[in-house]
Amino acid sequence: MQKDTSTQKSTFGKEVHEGLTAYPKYLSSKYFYDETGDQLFQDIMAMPEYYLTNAEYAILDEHKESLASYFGDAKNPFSLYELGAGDGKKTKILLRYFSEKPMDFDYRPIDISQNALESLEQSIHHELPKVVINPIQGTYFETLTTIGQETARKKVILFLGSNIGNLLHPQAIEFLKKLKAVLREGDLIFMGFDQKKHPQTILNAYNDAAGITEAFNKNILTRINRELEGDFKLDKFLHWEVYDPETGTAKSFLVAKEPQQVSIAGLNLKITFDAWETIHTEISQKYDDRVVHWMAKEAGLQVLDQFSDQNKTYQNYLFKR
Ligand code: AVI
Repeated sequence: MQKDTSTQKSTFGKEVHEGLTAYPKYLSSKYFYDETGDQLFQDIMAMPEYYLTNAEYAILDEHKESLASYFGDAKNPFSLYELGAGDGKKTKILLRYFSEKPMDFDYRPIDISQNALESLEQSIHHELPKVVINPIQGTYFETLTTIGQETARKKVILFLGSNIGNLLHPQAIEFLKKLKAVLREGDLIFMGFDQKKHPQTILNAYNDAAGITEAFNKNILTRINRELEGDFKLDKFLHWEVYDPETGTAKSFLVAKEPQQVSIAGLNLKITFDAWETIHTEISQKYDDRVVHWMAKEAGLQVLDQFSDQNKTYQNYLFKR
């Protein structure tokens, strides 16, 4: 008999069922991020191969003065929203600089994880006591509605880390349109876009020597094993990364090393893998200027300014409606 548990009804269960019974198989990268996945992603951001973090850090540091002048001042208050704030490490560069200036702002980090928000709030109180922080817990979708209803101050929305790159172009444009819908005249979006570069540099960033990205990718299988009573054997899968320099799309796969059957008791499901059959788990899109300007135009946004690091490995764009 089909199990009728809350597990099966959960979105995670439904999407795992859908993705693993499709051909070719796929799973969504949004499911990487449980407690272990969050920690592995922190480890990824600290890896030498994962150049994105340092590049964006350098951009924020170099252009903080110019950003301050776009965002506001003592007479022009603003709220700095950050989607998917995490540990706020990069944002603290701006917060520190702004809090040392006569600027009237509050910081509104948004994250799905209440834990992440609480530790961010504590660290801000401790390191930057002058910064007023008002966290918002929820998914991007829920919180966009909240943001849209807040009209008292100018809004500046940060979306850092090239998180937009985990969406295909049509979804990314839809997302930009949703952001645009919460902006009023004068509000801004400041967003990070990892740029096309030597393909080997990109492959190395997503296939590090220490195997942290492999563990991150396979964490989705561990999660299925734990939450949906699966019996995936992790060593029977390869972490495989490809990069297409024409489209700028990096793709992560899990590849079955041998024919095998996997049971997911929580979904009452048995899945067969042929040897070398794949599960597509993530895209990490790389951009060039032309594509970012095209996406902004499609979403009805204007590019007000753009900032890059010295090697042009990464760019942050300032959009207005
Ligand atoms: C969160 N996101 C922007 C990261 C990226 O670069 O696509 C996630 C990641 N996947 C593997 N390494 C990092």
